Amino acid sequence: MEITLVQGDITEQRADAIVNAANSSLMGGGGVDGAIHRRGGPEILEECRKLRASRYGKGLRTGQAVATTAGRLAARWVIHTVGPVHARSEDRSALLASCYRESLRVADELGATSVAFPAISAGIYGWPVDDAARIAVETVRAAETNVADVRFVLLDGAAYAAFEARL
Ligand code: AR6
Repeated sequence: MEITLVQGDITEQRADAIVNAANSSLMGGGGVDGAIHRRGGPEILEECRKLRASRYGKGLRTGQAVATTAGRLAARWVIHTVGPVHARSEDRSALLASCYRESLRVADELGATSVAFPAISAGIYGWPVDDAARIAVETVRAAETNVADVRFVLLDGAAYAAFEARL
């Protein structure tokens, strides 16, 4: 597996799958989630609605992942995963690691070999970016997967530097 870093907007990536840092409602939000739905178009939300009406009536649990079409994005699929909200009172690292592992597992099921990840939980969900980068890199490196091209796409310089330090 080759791991590369890109500084920029994940919605501009060309990959088999783009991972969305979603919330359990799957109904969109701010950050990466907002950007993906804006640029990918209404088809993505339509499929998310269908998922809520079928398998995920109560929403997608934290640490889990599920795929939809990527709509107008330059990808075949969006893999939605729900990161944990950072908490000082409780160690939720295993849930954050699970997001990366489960996303790669879904990618394998789909046959996706190139996957672009954002820094899950490191925005609105408040995870300190150095620790988010550590968990992301360690988990992806340890994963048993057929995904050959993993890209971490970091919007800002600080996140990029944190991932660079961990790689
Ligand atoms: N491309 C790449 N990275 C981005 C982009 C982008 N277009 N936009 C933001 N980031 P966040 P979370 C970075 O907040 O912390 C939503 O409302 C951002 O700077 O997108 O997991 C969902 O619906 C940060 O480093 O995701 C949930 O409710 C990282 O992506 C909640 O936010 C993750 O920030 C999830 O929060």
